[in-house]
Amino acid sequence: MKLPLSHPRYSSLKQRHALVDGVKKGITAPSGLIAFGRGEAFDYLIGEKTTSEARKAEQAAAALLLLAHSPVISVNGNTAVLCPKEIVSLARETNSKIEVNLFYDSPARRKKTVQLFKQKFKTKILGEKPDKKIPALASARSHVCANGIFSANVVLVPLEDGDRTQALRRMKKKVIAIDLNPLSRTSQTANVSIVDNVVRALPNIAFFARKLKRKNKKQLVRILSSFDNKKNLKQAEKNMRRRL
Ligand code: PTJ
Repeated sequence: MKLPLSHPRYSSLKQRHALVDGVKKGITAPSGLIAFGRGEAFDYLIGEKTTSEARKAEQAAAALLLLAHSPVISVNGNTAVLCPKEIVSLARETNSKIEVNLFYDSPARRKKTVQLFKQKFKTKILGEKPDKKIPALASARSHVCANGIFSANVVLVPLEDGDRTQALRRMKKKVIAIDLNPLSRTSQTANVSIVDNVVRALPNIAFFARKLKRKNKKQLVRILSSFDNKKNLKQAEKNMRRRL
C-alpha cells in the first residue's frame, strides 16, 4: 500500500508497515508489533518529537560511546527493520560493533537479521553464532558473542526487556537504553536512558558523536558527569503526566 506523504501520521504508519514487512520476512518477532504499539502510545504522549530531556540523554550517550574502549550496539528484530541504516552510521561514527541479540531467539531469525546487514550495508555484524552466556539471565538474550557484548564495556540496547539491562549492569558494563517508556525496568536501570523513538534517537546520537569527536577526553568526561540520569528520567515522566 502506498502511503500518502501528507498523512498526519505518515512516519508512524511507515514504521508500522516496515515492522509488518519484517514479520513477513521472519526478521521481526510477531510480538514486536505489540511492543511497537506500546511505544507508539508513549510517543504520542511526548508529541512524537525529541524532547529536551531526550536530547540531553542523547548527547550523554554519544559522549559515553566515544569514551568507551569496546562499545557494542545491540540489534533486535524491531530495530533491524526500523532503522538499519541509522544503526550502521552510528556504529561507524562511534567505532562500535553491532551484534544481533534476540529475545525470541532462533538460529533462522539470527541468520536473516545478520544477512540483512551484510547484504544491504556490507558491514561486519556479530551474533549469528553466539558462544558465551550472560550469567544469571534466564532469557535467550543471554546468548552473546565473546568478542561482542560479552566483553564490551558499553552496550547500547534499544527496545529491551528489563532483565538483560540488570544483568549487564551486574557485569559492570555501562548501559545506554532507548525506550519510550520512562517507567520500564530498562529505563530505570540503565546508566543513560533515552526516552525517544529509536528512529529519532539513533540519528541524534550520531549527530552528537560527530560534534563531540572534536573534544578531548577530559571534555567528554565533563559532559558525561554533568548528566544526571535519574533527574532527567524523572523530568521526562513529569512532562508526560502533564500532557495527560
Ligand atoms: O526481536 P526480539 O526477539 O529481540 O524481540 C523484541 C521485542 C521488542 C519484541 C522484545 O524485546 C519485547 O518484548 O520488548 P518489550 O518488553 O515489549 O519492551 C519494549 C519496550 O520498547 C517498551 O517499553 C516499549 O514502550 C518500547 N518501544 C517500542 N517501540 C519503540 C520503543 N522505544 C523506542 N522506540 C520505539 N520505536
